[in-house]
Amino acid sequence: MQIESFIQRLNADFFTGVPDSQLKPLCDFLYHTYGMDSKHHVIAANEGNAAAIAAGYYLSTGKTPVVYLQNSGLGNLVNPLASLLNEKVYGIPCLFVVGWRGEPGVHDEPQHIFQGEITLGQLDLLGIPAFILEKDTSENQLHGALRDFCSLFAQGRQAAIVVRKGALTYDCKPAYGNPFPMTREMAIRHILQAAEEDVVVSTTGKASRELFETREGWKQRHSRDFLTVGSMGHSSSIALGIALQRPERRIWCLDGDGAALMHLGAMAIIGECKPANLIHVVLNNQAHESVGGMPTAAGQIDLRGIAQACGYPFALSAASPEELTARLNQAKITRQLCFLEVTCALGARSDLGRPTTTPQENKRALMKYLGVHP
Ligand SMILES: Cc1ncc(C[n+]2csc(CCOP(=O)(O)OP(=O)(O)O)c2C)c(N)n1
Repeated sequence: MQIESFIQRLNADFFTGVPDSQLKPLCDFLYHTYGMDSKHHVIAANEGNAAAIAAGYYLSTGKTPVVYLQNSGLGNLVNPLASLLNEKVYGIPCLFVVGWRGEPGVHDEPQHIFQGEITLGQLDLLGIPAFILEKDTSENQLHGALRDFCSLFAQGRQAAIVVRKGALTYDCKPAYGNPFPMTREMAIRHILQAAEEDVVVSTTGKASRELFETREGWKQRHSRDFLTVGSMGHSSSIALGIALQRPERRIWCLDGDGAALMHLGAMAIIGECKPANLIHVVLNNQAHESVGGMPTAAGQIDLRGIAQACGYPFALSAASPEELTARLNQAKITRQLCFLEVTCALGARSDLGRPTTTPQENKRALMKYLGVHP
């Protein structure tokens, strides 16, 4: 279905959510239509935040908001759903548009398989009726489902449209961009050279794929890397957990700006713990590049300042390969907790592959590398 027809049927004037590649036509359309006009569209830090912003919209307008998300974000949504929106609490209507990654029978990456299997059951458990949007769903069918949903909204309940792969289309492409010259992959290569034999924990999305392919290209083993293929926003906490137990090893976290913002509280805890063996790098392209390039708030905020305020003793930044090399040396020499913001260009190689090892193989190799035998 063309996104214009879909949006027309929704008849909503406020949208908030976290971008998803499967919902790219919707995200692109919203960006094209509203730009950064936050009265109508807010790209939230995480899906729970989106539900809360939507609740505020309802409280102040009486109208039903739309929250969009990848099904990976359902976990972030559960608490505000069960303890804020649900009719046994405040009874706040909301329409969710959920991208269905890992749908049973459709090939997808390991991190999506279980989430894909449980998506409809999770919505059901949360008391949210779901309508599945497919490639050949007609406008009339969608209209009928929305009419039924309207009577639920009137009772302060929620409903969902679960979007199958390829069900939505959009013919335009917004021009996402930033002025930075260094690609994320180039930055990762520089960091890996500096990291030598150190442990590297990388974030969800293309950064981990680029890390994996760089090791392949250099004919290096993957055993010192932990690819956080799912659980977006948690790579820095995983790195913290390792760093605290293994003070004799240096640990690098390769974070994304969207991921860092998704669970920004992690930085407060890292700053509080101050592990001297952790270098927290945020590859800041000011965008959710891995799912299409929609902007994050990282273009508007001072991540270095946040790190300093959270108690990181060192907070550095780099924008060019030369600067990056200098900052990496500095970060290694300090031997104290260090934050490094690396501003990166948008985009990735079109032939970028995916990890060919499984997450469990990744886990076992890393634990062996750390000398742990469970
Ligand atoms: C909880 C959750 N919400 C949404 C997603 C979908 N998703 C995967 S990667 C990504 C963007 C990550 O952006 P950023 O951390 O800035 O890294 P970049 O892709 O720009 O390198 C998103 C939104 C997800 N995997 N998990």
